[in-house]
Amino acid sequence: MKKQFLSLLLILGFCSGLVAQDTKKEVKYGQYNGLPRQDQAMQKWRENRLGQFIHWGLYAIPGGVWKDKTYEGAAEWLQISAKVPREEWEQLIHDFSIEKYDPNEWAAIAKEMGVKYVTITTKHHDGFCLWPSKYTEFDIEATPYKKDLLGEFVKAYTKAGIDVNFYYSILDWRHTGWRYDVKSIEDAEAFETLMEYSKNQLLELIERYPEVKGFWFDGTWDKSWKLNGKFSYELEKAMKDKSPGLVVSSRMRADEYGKRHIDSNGRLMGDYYSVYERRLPLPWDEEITKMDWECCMTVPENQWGYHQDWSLSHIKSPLELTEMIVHAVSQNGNFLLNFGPMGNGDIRKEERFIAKEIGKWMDENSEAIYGCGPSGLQKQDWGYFTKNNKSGKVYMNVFNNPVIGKYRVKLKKGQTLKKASLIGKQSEALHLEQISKTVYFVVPANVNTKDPFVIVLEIEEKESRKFHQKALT
Ligand code: H76
Repeated sequence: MKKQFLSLLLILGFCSGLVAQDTKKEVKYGQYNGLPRQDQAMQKWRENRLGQFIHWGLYAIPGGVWKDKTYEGAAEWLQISAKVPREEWEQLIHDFSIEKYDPNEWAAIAKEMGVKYVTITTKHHDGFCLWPSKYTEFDIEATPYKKDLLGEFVKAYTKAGIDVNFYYSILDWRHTGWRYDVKSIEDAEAFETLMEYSKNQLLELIERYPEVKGFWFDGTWDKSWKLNGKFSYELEKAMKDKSPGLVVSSRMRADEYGKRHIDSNGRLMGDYYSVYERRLPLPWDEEITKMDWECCMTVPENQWGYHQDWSLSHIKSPLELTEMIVHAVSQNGNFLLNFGPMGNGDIRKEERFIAKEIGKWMDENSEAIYGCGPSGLQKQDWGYFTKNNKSGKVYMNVFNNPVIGKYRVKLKKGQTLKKASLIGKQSEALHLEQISKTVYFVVPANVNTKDPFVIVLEIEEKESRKFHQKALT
């Protein structure tokens, strides 16, 4: 009986081995470099944690309104939702005078908010380019502004110590070579010209703005792009050959089987996972904490470009957004919060307010954000643990206050809780109630439980290896 059972196990094991071998594909154009990257540029990307997304282009002028009609859809898609003929849309170029555009002021707002990086739309789906491109006439040079808007932007943000990244849309409603699908030789030839155009522009961007730290891709969900995995692999290589530290989002890529983000052998493409658009991994996803990833978020429900009417959907409060930042960091993610500057170059007052309020939080608590990631501890109902990867300090970011007024912490085996204190008041130790070897209640006195707050934990790890060595000698 025992023997039979053993041989059954062996057979099963053998079969599953075969199956595993069968499903392992030969993927030539999947993941480009080994992940997770540990080079300096990638570590900086990881430490930055909070970023500002900027959607700016011609769509900011109509701001969701076309011929007196307000469209509820995303303002940057107005050309499609209002069925505006291309030639008519192009006329907007003459109204892009952006007299209030002051990149130094933008950078100051971003800095006050506490962002460490910014990602700006160099070209969105309508094809309009914020820099004077050699490869098109439909760019900033053709506007009354004429000057290199993007260059000024890069300069101002870089001077403020904020890493600049470029968003680039492959999907292009204006380019004659763009196709949703490739169904004929004619389609293939046309799409070839779009790919060439994209490659030229991306390399042009790197050349013109060597400060650029990374690229974020969009409009890469089309069948035409998925059919060209080899091209996207080679493009990633070409870009990184030109600028070795570049950090590229997984949205850029498909493999030769048309798989996006994750290749046919389950390996991430690009440098970080970029599917969390307007959502977070909820409530806890163990797998995601082992990857580099980023969440991008809008303030209204779904508006990226400037929309005149923000009463059409829920507007997230600074507090909601702050909780999302902490939530992302607790699971090893970056948080990219979107701004949609106005057609005249100004930043709307609601966004200025949000930046200020988040900035206040960051001023006091950024030590629990920058350079932080998952703590390895079991999530608790009061909020989110984060951990500074260098100092080893653990932070309890409290967003849901328990009525009992005590905050549960469950450590891992071999850990001891040495001290808990409020952030910024680390000389005053909070009372600890030990329940079992690894479970404690932290009992803070005199905290305002109406607002979120952060507790710093000092945890001692039992040095088991040293102990072991001693025992041997
Ligand atoms: C759909 C879509 C696009 N992806 C978001 C990041 C916005 O740019 C939106 O227009």
